[in-house]
Amino acid sequence: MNPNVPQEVIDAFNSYTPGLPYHEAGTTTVAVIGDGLINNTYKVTCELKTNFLLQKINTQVFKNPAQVQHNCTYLSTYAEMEFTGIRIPYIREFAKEQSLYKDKNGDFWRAFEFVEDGYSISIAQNPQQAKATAICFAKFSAAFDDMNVDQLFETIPNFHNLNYRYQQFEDALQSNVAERKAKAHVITEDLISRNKYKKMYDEIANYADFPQRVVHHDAKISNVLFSKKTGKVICPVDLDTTMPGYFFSDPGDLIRSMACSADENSIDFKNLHIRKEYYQAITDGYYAVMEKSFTTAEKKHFHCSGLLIIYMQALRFITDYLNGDIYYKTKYAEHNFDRAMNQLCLLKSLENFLEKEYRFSC
Ligand code: GN1
Ligand code: MG
Repeated sequence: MNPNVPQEVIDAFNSYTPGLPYHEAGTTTVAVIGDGLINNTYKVTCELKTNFLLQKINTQVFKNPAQVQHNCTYLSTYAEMEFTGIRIPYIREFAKEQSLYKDKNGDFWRAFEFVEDGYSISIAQNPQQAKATAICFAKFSAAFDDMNVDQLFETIPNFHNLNYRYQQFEDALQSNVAERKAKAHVITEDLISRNKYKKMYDEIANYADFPQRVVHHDAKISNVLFSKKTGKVICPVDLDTTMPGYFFSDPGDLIRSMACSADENSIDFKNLHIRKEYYQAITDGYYAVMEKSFTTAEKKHFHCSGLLIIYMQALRFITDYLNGDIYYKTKYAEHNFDRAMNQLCLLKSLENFLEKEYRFSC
């Protein structure tokens, strides 16, 4: 048994099946899966019951797990009841209408159906896969076009609020971190000189033609399940940050994570660049689905998406570096510095790319 998962948690999620009498799960095994920076995720294999995906919610990040679970449940129910045509993995309950389990250490757990046909990819292997991923996230948002977004909690307040992220960055610069601040200077100066992106965000947040939508807020290829049978996209996963947000978040994260020539952990900074065919595949795919929903202002600013999100991610990584690595899991001392440098290089590449290919700048 994996020591990180208490037996009481496994037993709880194996104790109940809606509509069926209790039966034993038999031998269970637990394996760590996924590469998320926030929650811990496991596959639980059961001899006599269906397997499931188990997650311990990181309550440092998600301060109110009940709200996270409310959003997931609300979205799943809406997706099914309103015949939206999109699929979301079923939530596994441990008692009637109870799906958020608090163990005796005070940790929060929840479980989902394990989609046996599904597999995830961490890096898009071709533009077609990138396009399919973009379409999946666009269909996800579009499916909730008629839903009142106020039904969802803000599971991480100000999550993609660039103004707030900039403030956190400034606060970190003010705090007493002399050594790291000196090292970070090459990055922080460049980010400060680009604060036009913060101003752009302020316009978006203050102008009614940029409505709040249902936004996934972690749109990347590893948050999509592909089918082993068909190779096609089955559904998006990891809905913890799905909450009201603006048009740019999901296409921005898709560009950030898939149009780049190497991922956010690469330190081959010189060679980092935006790949044209991927950028086009992502933006074409996303836009084609959302065109009918987007306002004129959103359409006009669509290509700001990648710029805003990559800028925000660079701010978030360097802020965490300045704060002494308190948010993101890191593997070595300079990890957050390197990630911030990576994002800054990617941002510069995207700025040049958009100028050249689209004559576009924010
Ligand atoms: C975090 O844990 P993961 O990888 O799904 C973060 C995202 C960042 C991402 C950067 C709740 O997501 O916003 O873009 O790391 N999620 C949270 O890799 O902060
Ligand atoms: Mg995530």
